[in-house]
Amino acid sequence: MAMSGQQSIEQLSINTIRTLAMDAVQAANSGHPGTPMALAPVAYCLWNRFLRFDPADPTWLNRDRFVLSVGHASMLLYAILHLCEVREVGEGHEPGQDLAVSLDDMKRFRQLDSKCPGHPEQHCTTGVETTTGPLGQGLANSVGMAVAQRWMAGYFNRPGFDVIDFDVFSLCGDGCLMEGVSSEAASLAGHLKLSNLCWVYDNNRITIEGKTDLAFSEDVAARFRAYGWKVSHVADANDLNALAQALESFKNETQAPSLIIVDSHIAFGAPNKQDTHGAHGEPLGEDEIRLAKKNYGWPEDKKFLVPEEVLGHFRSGIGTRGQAARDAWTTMFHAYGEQYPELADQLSNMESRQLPESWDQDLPEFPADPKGVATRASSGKVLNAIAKEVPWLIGGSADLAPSTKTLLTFEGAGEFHAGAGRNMHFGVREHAMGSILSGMALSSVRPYGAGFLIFSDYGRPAFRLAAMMNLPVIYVFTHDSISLGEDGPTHQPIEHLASLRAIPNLVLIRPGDANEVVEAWRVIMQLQRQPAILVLTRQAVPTLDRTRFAPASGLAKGAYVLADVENGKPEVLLLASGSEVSLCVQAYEELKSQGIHARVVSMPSWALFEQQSQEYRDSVLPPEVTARVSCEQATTFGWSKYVGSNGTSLGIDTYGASAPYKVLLEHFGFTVDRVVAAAKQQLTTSVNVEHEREQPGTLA
Ligand SMILES: Cc1ncc(C[n+]2csc(CCOP(=O)(O)OP(=O)(O)O)c2C)c(N)n1
Ligand SMILES: [Mg+2]
Repeated sequence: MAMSGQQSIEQLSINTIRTLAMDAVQAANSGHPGTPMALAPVAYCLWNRFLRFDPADPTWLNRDRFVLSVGHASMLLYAILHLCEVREVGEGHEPGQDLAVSLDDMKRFRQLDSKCPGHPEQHCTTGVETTTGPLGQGLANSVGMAVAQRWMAGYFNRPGFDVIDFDVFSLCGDGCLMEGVSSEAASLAGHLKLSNLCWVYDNNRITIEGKTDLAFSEDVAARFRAYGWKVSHVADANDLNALAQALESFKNETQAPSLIIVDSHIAFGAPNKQDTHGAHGEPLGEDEIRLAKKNYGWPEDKKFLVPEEVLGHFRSGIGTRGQAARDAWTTMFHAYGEQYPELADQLSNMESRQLPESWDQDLPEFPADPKGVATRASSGKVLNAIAKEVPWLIGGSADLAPSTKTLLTFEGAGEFHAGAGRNMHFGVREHAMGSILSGMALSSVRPYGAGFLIFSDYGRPAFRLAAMMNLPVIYVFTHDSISLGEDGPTHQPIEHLASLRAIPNLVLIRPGDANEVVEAWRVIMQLQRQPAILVLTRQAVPTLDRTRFAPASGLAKGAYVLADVENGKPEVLLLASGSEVSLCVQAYEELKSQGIHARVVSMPSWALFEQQSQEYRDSVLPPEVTARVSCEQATTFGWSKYVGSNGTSLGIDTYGASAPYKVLLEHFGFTVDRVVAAAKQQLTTSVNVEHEREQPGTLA
């Protein structure tokens, strides 16, 4: 077209990104045009000149990762995916001919079922490496991706076979760098010397309320240098050579992560909106768009215009380079597979979230033991038995491994920072740990992270996004109730079970004894598309005698009948999870001795239970039995769903207290007597449908 004579093909490409963003936001009458306009040269330079990414195979294992941490600038990513002609990859991982983002998709920006939702959603659009929007998350995810690269390189690469050597880039803004999660993540990345990680910071000095000097005045460069990062500065976002130089110097750095600070002008080229916060989150308006297009030398009334030569330019840039890189890699990987068939197999198992055949061969079985063992301790044994067989199960704790029992202790487990070691140390950084785990899962390793249940609050934004992205991250949270004792109410979870259970697509499991712990891990390891939270005790709980009670394998269904009346027709149901299961078993024995027909339902996972058929759920919780008592050392919130409006929930709806745990159990009423009394009370007040009391004589 005529414009190509007037401006370089590079400028034309950059302006295509800008105008697509303006047009899509205007069409949606909603969105963020200013930042894509400012950062178009950055995205152009990085993608078309540097990224080792093949648009024809966008899920290629060794591709460089690009994370748009400024999720509100989503149109920047959609435009670049379109111009690079990134192909869509369906469930089966085979790229087809369809574009990941078509012109029509961009015309439907922010509309129902569009592949261009308001903020990038990883599960929805090929080429979106992680879901972003909550500022700072993408940055912390990118650290997880860089960690995964390091581990995979250490484990899989062999002399002459650098099968895993990808880099991770993330684009962030003022907001991302103000959020605490990115500081935690940057601190750890600097400590780990992740030189495969590059953050590009859009230093436009604008956020929603106005200029950043309202609330942000630190020296970002000095801060990052103090973290151990290499910092460079590009004084003009439109200076492609300076950008390229900074990216080159990242590529040459081997000892530190890189931060490239780029000074930019939000809404670059829009005469009345440039450098104003008004350009952040609303359409420019038709008049301003026309003026900006005029400035760019663009036809003022054309919308969603993509010059053919721009597509050709990307084809001969990232297209050619990406294909050559992937072809070379594929040839190398073929030779690698011949020389190291086992490793190649492991790599493909890992990538497709499969487990090695032997993964569960050493799962322990715990003998009955009235004194029992803390579930955190049995979990530590199970985790080690599994990790020994699943090399890519790696993780660590937020400085609590001795308490959470999550250290891998078998021979060869090793330390992460020493090559292909498995034990990580996240430091006291729960929020970043959560987000880093997601980044690791996005890069195919199987990650776990651990801490105290109370501090799950610090990681919650990450759990939510992991659930949204269907990532099989494993969180291990111990010290799960007031029974942690003396540390007191600041450390005693109350509402945490309920609030975590409320996160859709997240499987929370609170096993009741050591053998339920085994079954919990069995379920968790086989999850491919859901994060799991394993909730464990600090204190010992009895290991139930499974010759007398139902097998622990019932856990897989979320809830199961643990102890019952012989004829299977209970009068009253006792529902519990975790440490309260054995308490209910004791109450059941007492009720039995008084001729009362109780059933104990062990209920370790509401999420798994809700997946069962109505028939199964009714068989565990017969609708006609309305006399019900739940018992959990946590808020009663939510239990009415299972005990009904007339049931009794024994719980704690205040905060805990600091005291030895046995004193607390008495104080808060977690005693056999109280459960028995509640059950009896239920029998007098609730009318069981077709209530038939068996004669005591008919009982065994
Ligand atoms: C955790 C979080 N808090 C608040 C927001 C709402 N929000 C979206 S963009 C933004 C301002 C971001 O400023 P900056 O990162 O500088 O982006 P720019 O306006 O320069 O594109 C805010 C507060 C968010 N998306 N995530
Ligand atoms: Mg800004």
